[in-house]
Amino acid sequence: MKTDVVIIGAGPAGLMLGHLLHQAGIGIVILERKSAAHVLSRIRAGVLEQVTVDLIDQLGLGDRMHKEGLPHDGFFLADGARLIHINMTELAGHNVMIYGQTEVTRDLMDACDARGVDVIYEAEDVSLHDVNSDTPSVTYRKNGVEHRLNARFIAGCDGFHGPSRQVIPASVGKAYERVYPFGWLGILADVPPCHEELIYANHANGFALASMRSKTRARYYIQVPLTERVEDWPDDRLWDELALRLGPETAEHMTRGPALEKSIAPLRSFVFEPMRYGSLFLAGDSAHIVPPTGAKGLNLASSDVAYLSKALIQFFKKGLSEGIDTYSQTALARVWKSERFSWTLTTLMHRFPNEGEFGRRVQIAELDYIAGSRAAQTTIAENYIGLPL
Ligand code: RFL
Ligand code: PHB
Repeated sequence: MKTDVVIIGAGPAGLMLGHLLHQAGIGIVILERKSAAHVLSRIRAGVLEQVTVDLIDQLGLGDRMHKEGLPHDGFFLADGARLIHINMTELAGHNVMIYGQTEVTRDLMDACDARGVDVIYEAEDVSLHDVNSDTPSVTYRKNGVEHRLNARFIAGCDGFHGPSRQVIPASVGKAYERVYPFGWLGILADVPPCHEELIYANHANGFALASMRSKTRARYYIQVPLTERVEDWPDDRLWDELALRLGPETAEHMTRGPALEKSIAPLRSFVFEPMRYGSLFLAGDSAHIVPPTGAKGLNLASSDVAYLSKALIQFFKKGLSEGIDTYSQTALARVWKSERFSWTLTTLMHRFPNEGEFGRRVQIAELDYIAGSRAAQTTIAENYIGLPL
């Protein structure tokens, strides 16, 4: 079979890119290793920047998001009992949208069926060939049968562990990485959230986050050492620890309930350069990872895909290659700014075992400075709503 672009991965990056190219009349096939149900079962992001909202609207798929999503004008940084409000709308002129990655993915998947976007789920042994030529191909196995897809380009939207990045020779690519000595233990529960807005808390025991998916579904996280296992945290212990770290005022409004999902995710900062090698483009988590503190991962996948779709449409429709030639540089400039912000907020809000009491006092001083400085709050708000494309 032959198509214009083979997209590897049906996460948010692959599905959004697939729709954008299909809408422009470019031939695409999306190959996904897992089943659709498995992709939807992963509980991940919750906060959408305007970039992501705009892309979904551009695809004409924003109806449910605008109906069910919760626009948030601000969020809180907590330090003990004190809540510092960051009013994004007032300080930076924009809000964010609370709408789960699961729902974004579901809307994109449903529209694939409706619009005839070709997604092949449970594609095994996906392998890339001749990526440094104008005639790359991808092979895979489905139901025991081998297939080959010839294409003009391949888009590697296959997440951090996918095969795309691996085919770029070590002499060409370079990875920049910081691994943090802790992870986030998350709990999802059908209880009303404790507050109308998100609360990021710095506590002597470690970080905690109060988030939500809707007015009836709460999402919370706590920082835990990487040695912890989910089994170490029965629901009661986790709720007690959340109440402690979020502070007495918030705890008073926290409703407890059985966990629908509980999992531990390690925290990492990672950037791979360049994001193009020959006929292969990387987009989303395949090229970069941010710690979730800044809520940037899904939104960076969106900005990559916004740049890449525009570049590929220029190439196929106008014969112009400037967009694809500058894709890596353009995308990376935005990626590094989100990396910087995510790292800064992670550093400010988490307990670092090696930083001791001095490190914690510096964090408290910085939070105190933020509480009293409109300039500092504006910097945080501007980055949180997302930098312009
Ligand atoms: P994904 O979502 O990982 O999708 C990649 C897809 O590729 C498939 N794949 C393969 N397919 C074929 N062959 C192979 N060999 C393959 N190998 C892999 C996978 O099965 C998968 O379906 O990457 P993508 O599309 O780049 O999207 C990135 C986002 O998922 C990620 O950045 C966010 O979830 C990060 N993130 C957050 N981002 C935000 O913008 N806001 C948030 O509030 C936010 N919170 C979070 C998060 C991530 C978290 N975890 C668990 C990592 C909270 C958490 C806890
Ligand atoms: C979430 O709701 O899952 C969430 C929200 C904000 C973050 C990270 C995760 O910064």
